[in-house]
Amino acid sequence: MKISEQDVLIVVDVQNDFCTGGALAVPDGEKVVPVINRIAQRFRNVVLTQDWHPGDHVSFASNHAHKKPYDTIKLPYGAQVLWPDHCVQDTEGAEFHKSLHTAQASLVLRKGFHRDIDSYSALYENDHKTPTGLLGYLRERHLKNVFVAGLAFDFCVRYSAEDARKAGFEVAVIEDACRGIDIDGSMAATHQSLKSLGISIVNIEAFL
Ligand code: VGL
Ligand code: ZN
Repeated sequence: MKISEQDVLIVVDVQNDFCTGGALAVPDGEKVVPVINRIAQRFRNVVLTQDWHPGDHVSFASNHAHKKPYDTIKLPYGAQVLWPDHCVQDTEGAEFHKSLHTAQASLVLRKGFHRDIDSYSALYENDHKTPTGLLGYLRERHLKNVFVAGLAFDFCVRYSAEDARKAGFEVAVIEDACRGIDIDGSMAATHQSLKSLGISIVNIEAFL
């Protein structure tokens, strides 16, 4: 596959807290790092996202009485899974994995910084209304084809890919450059949903 000027790689949340030993570790999360480094060097346009929560964030189980991680609560915008405290602003857990090559990224986009709204997608927060600004960035830079990799496949990768597709981009998820959490069948649900939206699933060998 030839990568064009209009292609962009969105690298989702490759942060310490999502890797082994982190607060919300995705199994084998760090294994995406060498894979992403390899493909990222082929892209002219790379965006990194960074989950970036205040300590009193609504998505943390610790901020709700009688709740534990992975419980679900109802918020004004709908159902919200509660997580262990993770990616707290300015902590080591929120830093990118130390082996991730970050230099060639043109944008580092932080998300999840509003206390009362979580943000899985890199385009819209979980109320599906509050924009992160990434859509404007992609459009103003005339980017057309979005490739998504990173963590976690069944949360932030999934919703980033879906929102990009709904906004009219061609979208592909690079499956072997992702790892998932798998809560309540979320991996299977993600595969199904990506397919029904016309989002391609590709493997890194397509780029090498
Ligand atoms: C994520 C749960 C909570 C992710 C972020 O990056 O997929 N998942 N915050
Ligand atoms: Zn988060």
